Amino acid sequence: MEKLIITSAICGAEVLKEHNPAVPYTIEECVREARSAYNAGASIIHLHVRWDDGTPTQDKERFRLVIEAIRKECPDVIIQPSTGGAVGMTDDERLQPTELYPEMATLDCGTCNFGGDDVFVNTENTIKYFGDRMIERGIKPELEVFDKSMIEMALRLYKKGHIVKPMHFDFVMGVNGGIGGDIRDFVFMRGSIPNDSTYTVAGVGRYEFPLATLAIIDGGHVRVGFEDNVYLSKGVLAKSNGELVEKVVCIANELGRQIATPSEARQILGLKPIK
Ligand code: KMH
Ligand code: ZN
Repeated sequence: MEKLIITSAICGAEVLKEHNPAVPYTIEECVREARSAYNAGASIIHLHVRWDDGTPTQDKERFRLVIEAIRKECPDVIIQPSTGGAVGMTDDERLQPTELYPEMATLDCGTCNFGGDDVFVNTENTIKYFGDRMIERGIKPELEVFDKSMIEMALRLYKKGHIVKPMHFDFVMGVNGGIGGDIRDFVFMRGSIPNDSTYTVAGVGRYEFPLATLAIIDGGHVRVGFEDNVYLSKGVLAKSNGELVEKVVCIANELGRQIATPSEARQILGLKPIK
């Protein structure tokens, strides 16, 4: 079985210090959280950035500063900026980090409710536009799918040339408005992608570790982090993103699955090696 790629979603756009005081806002805090995840075994950092007061932003210069600062501490880690940003941002605002030519970036494959009254809007034209920019800029998309219908969308846009193979999906499961996080939901999503694609699963809240365990057994990959869940176990806040990664490493060790280094993750995902 392929080695396990662990992604750490260290920050997100919605989670706040009120939920867990270790949620990073400043550049220094982002570096601290990325370093803890990397040292624990994460090979990909899924990155949102904030202004120092916690407001989410897709500002290109803020991304540049955070990426440069993380690079100094985690030289070979794969940095995967979000193009989802936060609910309500415009397409061009969201696309800014792709102007920095990262190796990967997220590509959200459909519209869904996003808790309460929020709607995360990704029309077909938006997805085509984002897919085309990523092809032009040589960026591998992580196809974020919050429901089965979004897999259908990705496959349709692949046929139309807006996404290229090999495809890498991220099943984000358990968002209020998306698919749930039970075993049958996982089996449904996993069985709906082409055989020549790879996937990561990001379980939200209490679904994080059960879904991680299923993906470890199945040969998939795993995302954990404050964006999705702030608890190490029921009622116990994680002290860092690194603690969440450590828990995945422990489960993988118990189940006999080895952890991929960033260079091995690049190989698995078909990214160019770094010099
Ligand atoms: N913040 C969510 C509305 C992504 O990173 O691409 C969208 C999101 C997805 O987090
Ligand atoms: Zn995200």
